[in-house]
Amino acid sequence: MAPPEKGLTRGATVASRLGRRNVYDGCVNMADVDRDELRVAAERAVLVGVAHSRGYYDEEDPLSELRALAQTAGAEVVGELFQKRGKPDGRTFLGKGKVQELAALIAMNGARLVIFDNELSPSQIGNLEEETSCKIVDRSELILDIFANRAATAQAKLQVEIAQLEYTYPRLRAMWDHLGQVTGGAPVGIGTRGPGEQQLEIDRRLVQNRLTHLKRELEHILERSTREVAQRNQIHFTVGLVGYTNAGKSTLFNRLTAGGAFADPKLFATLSTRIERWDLGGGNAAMLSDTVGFIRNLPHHLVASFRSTLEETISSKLLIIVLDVSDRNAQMQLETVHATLDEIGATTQPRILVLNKIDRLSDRREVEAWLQKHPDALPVSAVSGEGLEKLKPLVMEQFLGGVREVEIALPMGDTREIMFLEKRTQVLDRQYEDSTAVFKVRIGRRQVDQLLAQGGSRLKINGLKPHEALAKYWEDAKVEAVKRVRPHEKHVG
Ligand SMILES: Nc1nc2c(ncn2[C@@H]2O[C@H](COP(=O)(O)OP(=O)(O)OP(=O)(O)O)[C@@H](O)[C@H]2O)c(=O)[nH]1
Ligand SMILES: [Mg+2]
Repeated sequence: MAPPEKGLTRGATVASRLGRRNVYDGCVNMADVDRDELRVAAERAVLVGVAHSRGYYDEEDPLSELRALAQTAGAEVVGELFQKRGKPDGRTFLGKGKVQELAALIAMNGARLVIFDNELSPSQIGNLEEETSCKIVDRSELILDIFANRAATAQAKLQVEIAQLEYTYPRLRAMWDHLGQVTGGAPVGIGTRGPGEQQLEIDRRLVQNRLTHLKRELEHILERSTREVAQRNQIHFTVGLVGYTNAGKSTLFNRLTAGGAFADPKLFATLSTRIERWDLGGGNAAMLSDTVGFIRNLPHHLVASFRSTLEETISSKLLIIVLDVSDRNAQMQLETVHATLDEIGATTQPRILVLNKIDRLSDRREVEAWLQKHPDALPVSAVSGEGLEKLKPLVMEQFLGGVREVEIALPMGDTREIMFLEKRTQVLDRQYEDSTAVFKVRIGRRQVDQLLAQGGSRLKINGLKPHEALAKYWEDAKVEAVKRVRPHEKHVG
């Protein structure tokens, strides 16, 4: 085993830099490719995208999303290169001619960074860096960098650091191989137990140790929040706002609740989950959550690390998908959202589709086109408020769990239950016979549960005992009993 001091110069940097790919520290020959900082902030950057035969791309402006991501990260975009190619080049991802074109573009614009819209292999990054003498960052790294910059809570910081280290770990070998090549130093290739191999082991161990430590810390934080999420779901009707990044989730959240969520044109404005009470009217309320947005090709490790942040969403009883229909790529974004929800396991609850930002559409017929494809969707503007009045009834329908028109008979002395019917349900008719009150009402499954929870055991629904009536009329609207949200109650996650 190598003496610890020997490994610590480079190895310790790996761990101390929170997994950023900076094992190039101390590599004197790489002065022109400064990898000390992955951070792309304020760097002059060239964007590169390669569309493959199968992958999605925006035909009108293929680099628009990457541009927004790069700008969110703080980079200054000084050049762009886009290529359609059947298959990426194994060695440099781009073809030979394009690599030369890229090198020229970098030189001409004084760029210090190249950002790829694709995911590159570590060796492709190494080869490209050699040939362009410029730092290369791929899409996953860029997104990780944005998350690292944005993370504000202890939980989000831990999650990002874990994702970064997980990303770095399998790349350590390639980084050391690359280092060996460019320094022309001792061979560090596969199967060679040279100093590089020892170094690699030390690095791996350091990264592993740090990962174990971070995961333990995260678990500690999560223990409490997992309990809270479970409790909240038991007591309340929970609704999760989900959608592509920048769709307008936080803006909508602020409109519907007391607010306080950070809304911003930059991507990934929200990284943690926020929960507020949403008054649905008639004494009913839901707990609404706003969370991190989704994006196409979200780095795998990031999804895994943020699973806990998304737990609120996964377990909520209803999902509202917010879609920015003013975005050219809305269809792809909608597909990404559905796919991500399936991936994280949010598959059991109903999904309501909200077509947001209709105020930005120059041609309102576009709304009609969306409604043709998604007849149950709701066109709104979270900014102007247009269309939002229809959202509550939609949610109430789910909340109530199947509204039925029935006759409820109960003793006149059951004043609490009578008050409940009068206040919380739509009463169509009321008659009093002897000591019995008979109400013709429109009532949902959840309200029947609430009525029974109040003690209404003596009531009859269409002449049947409550449990018989529930089985007969609501068999397809099984919902868990949810206690009424007390108005003063307010949870902030
Ligand atoms: N014109 C218009 N702009 C909107 C509407 N809804 C949101 N926006 C704007 O879109 C941008 C993004 O809104 P956010 O609410 O931060 O979006 P988000 O979905 O929470 O985004 P992330 O947290 O980054 O995932 C902000 O500049 C909002 O002002 C809308 O209905 N109309
Ligand atoms: Mg947000």
